[in-house]
Amino acid sequence: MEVESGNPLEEVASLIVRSSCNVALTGAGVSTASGIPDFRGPQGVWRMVDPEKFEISYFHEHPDEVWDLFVEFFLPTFNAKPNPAHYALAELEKLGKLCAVITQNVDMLHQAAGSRNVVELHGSLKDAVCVECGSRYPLSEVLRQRTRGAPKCPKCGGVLKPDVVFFGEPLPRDALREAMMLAEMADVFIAAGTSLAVYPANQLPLIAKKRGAKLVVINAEETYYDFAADYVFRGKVEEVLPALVEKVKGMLF
Ligand code: CNA
Repeated sequence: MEVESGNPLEEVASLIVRSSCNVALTGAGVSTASGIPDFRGPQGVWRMVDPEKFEISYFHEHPDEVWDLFVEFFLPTFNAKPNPAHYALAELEKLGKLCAVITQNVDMLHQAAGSRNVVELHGSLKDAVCVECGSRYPLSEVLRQRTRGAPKCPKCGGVLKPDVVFFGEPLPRDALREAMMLAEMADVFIAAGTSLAVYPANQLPLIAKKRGAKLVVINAEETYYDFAADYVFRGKVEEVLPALVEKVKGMLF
């Protein structure tokens, strides 16, 4: 296989083609082209809301306020459609060149685009869960019946919480274990559309790198771990990822 020297996208495509386990870690930047705001980007939610309001302790003290905020910012998520970045990762998996997508996103758009092996590190918007008795309900149904404030559990009257990980909450144990295993196995680890500000997800690229993976960062702005990357693409994921997958296809067929 001929690789044009000095063309980083070709070089990464070639690494992907030659590797047996490539892994992607995605963040909110992968879904901004689907109309869902990120947290820390120029149009991010943090420009309008104090991040402390998404701390679990704040939720327990002010569930009505947090539900109102949650609905304001995350309701568009329910009508969102995958964009070319999601489809590119799904295609890479179909080509046998992506073991898994580890995502910090809660919007379920990777699955909607056709990705099968998706590890959701921060939960998802599928369900709401009772903080008292642990009963689960489809979040879309809970939102349909909700008027204002925090909805209550029909079984025990406890407050319901969207089944997403708030700041200060532990990550789902199985998802974290699987993500760590994937990071250790990866030959190429792609961090896309994430500022890499949030712990412990932001340790995964470093774990991968320590185990010998090539680290590729694709993000519109500087990330916390650009310094550790072998390749940094400063651009829109919905453009860079499809271009990368086209190059991979060109090398495979
Ligand atoms: P973040 O810290 O908001 O970082 C997002 C990064 O993406 C920023 O550096 C942006 O510059 C960059 N970015 C935005 N749009 C694009 C684009 N089109 N192309 C390339 N880069 C872009 O978000 P992280 O995911 O790093 O932080 C983790 C948080 C955000 C997790 O807890 C998520 O649950 C949470 N979150 C998820 C969603 C979602 O599910 N879609 C939305 C908002 C926040």
